[in-house]
Amino acid sequence: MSSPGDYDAVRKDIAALLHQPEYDDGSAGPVLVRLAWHSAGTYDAETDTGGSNGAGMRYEAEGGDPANAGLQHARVFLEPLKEKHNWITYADLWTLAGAVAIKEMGGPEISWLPGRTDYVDDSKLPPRGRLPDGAQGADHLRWIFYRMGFSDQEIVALSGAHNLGRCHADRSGFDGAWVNAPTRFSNTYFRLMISRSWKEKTLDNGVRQFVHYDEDAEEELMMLPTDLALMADPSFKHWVQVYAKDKDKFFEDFAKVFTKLIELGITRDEKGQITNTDNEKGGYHS
Ligand code: ZEM
Repeated sequence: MSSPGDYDAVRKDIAALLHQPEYDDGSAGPVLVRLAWHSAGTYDAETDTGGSNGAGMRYEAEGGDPANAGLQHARVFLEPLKEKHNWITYADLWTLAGAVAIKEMGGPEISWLPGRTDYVDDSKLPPRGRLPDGAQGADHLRWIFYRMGFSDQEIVALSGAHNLGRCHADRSGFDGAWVNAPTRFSNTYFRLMISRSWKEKTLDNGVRQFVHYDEDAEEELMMLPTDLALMADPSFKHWVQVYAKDKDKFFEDFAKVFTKLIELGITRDEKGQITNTDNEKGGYHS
């Protein structure tokens, strides 16, 4: 137990739980970043539905979306922290865990503000199908990310999160990691995208992805069709080239856009207090 509002205590415990020798590449970090992203990436600006506030993924309607397959691992990693710091909401814990994981894996400092509640307004539940499908192309990326209010540049910056982690055949159907050191935040994803030749491969399960055999790593690296779509579209490609050349610029832009992502659907007053949520009901499901 920590005193309510002691977010530094929670940050410390998140950092300490990242080391997971038995799990994937030895870190819980990548799947925690994905949890934060999927908790927020359901936002629709036009109807003001979805987003990280409410932590709807605890419930089957959202948690059982095939797009969220595998994220139970992230939620299970965090459960002991939720018990220890029982005053923090899931919605804050999930977004904070993503922010802390990025920093701990060598990425930029992500500015994060608390105040999300676990109150789910049933009329604001996002329908399934709002998260991107890796099998598609540039039009699909724009359709998904413009809905949240992101620009082409921001779409490319956000995609740089694929420096982290891997695809699991039993979760998404895709298989493998994008880079050789998938628990180290960097701009390698963009550099490899540009410098390697990517060959189409159909996996045994029928899923189509792109691969490059890297002799240094003795592991086949991968790209999703949506990743390589960034190279086929001139407006996206410009930013891929910028971020491949300039790591600092990538870190700076990524930090900004990740904060924007985890703030989608949240409005705050000048003190940073969230104004558009039913705080009276915070922590309870309707
Ligand atoms: Zn991902 N992502 N993502 N992504 N993602 C996967 C894994 C990870 C797309 C996608 O289809 C997939 C963003 C954007 C997009 C992470 C972070 C972010 C996987 C593999 C797929 C299929 C899942 C599996 O099998 O476990 C698509 C199409 C995207 C559109 C651009 C954004 C934005 C992210 C954060 C800012 C991360 C960290 C992973 C690795 C997860 C892990 O478990 O290792």
